[in-house]
Amino acid sequence: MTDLRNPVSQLTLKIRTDDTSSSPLVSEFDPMDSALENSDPASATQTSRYFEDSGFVVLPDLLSESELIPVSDEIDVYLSGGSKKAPADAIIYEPGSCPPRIRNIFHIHRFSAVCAKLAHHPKIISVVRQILGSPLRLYSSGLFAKPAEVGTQVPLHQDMAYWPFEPFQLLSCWIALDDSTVENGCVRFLPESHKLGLLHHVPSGIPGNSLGIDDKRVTGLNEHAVEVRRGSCVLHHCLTAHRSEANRAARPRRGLIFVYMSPRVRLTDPSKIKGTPDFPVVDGDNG
Ligand SMILES: O=C(O)CCC(=O)C(=O)O
Repeated sequence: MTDLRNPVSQLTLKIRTDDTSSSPLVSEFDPMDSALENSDPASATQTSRYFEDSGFVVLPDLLSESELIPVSDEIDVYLSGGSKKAPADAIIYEPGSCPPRIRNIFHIHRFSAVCAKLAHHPKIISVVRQILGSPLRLYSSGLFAKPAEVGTQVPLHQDMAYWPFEPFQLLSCWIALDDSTVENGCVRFLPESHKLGLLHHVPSGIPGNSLGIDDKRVTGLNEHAVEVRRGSCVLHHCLTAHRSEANRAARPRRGLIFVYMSPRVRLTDPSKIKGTPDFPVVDGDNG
């Protein structure tokens, strides 16, 4: 296992080398101006700048063990089938797993009060607000459970390929509920791919992640496998291409995500949202 004392162990891999064509990298991300409320404005500015440049940023050890335990325990109850609160259509199982193992639980903040509370956590909100502005709204949430030995891959994709919003000012906060390494299928990002715009996706055939990128513009880009300790968070832009490999380790790699929207984001196609659109404000007066 990689040494996680270096929280951002960025293993650089060439994923394709057969085509050297390159597209101009033009930023489409226009973060809202916002007051820096972090006690360390210099590091807050650095975090936002890194995010804007790279399309993702790691927040090492953001959450303490005492903040994580209630969430981690709650997730384990769901994963062991001990909670009947999750609607059947929110759950995806690992294909062929026997007994069936949960791969994803989507929109978990809607039925888990513990997860909903974490989505409002000031440590997370203060960083996300610096990037997206205020008032911040929560679009969605989800668990990528990546169970030991049977957790399957997530194909290379941009989240925006799934989402009916404009402008493209959303980000995901991926929270490591376990140490996340190459062996257990950490998330891998293509730095600066958010500057390429929305890429062409095709059906992937993978339950829970039905789309995968099929676009020459990612050919030859470097990939960073982001290894982090439990309690670390990784923010990624809604256009940043990312994927993860199967879990080959004997330990799980649970990642919980919250998706936040800038105040400018509007729903473009309500038919793509299950149920009544409800994007709660998570900061400001109603947060
Ligand atoms: O956790 C993973 O393996 C993939 C996460 C992902 O695709 C996402 O956060 O959008």
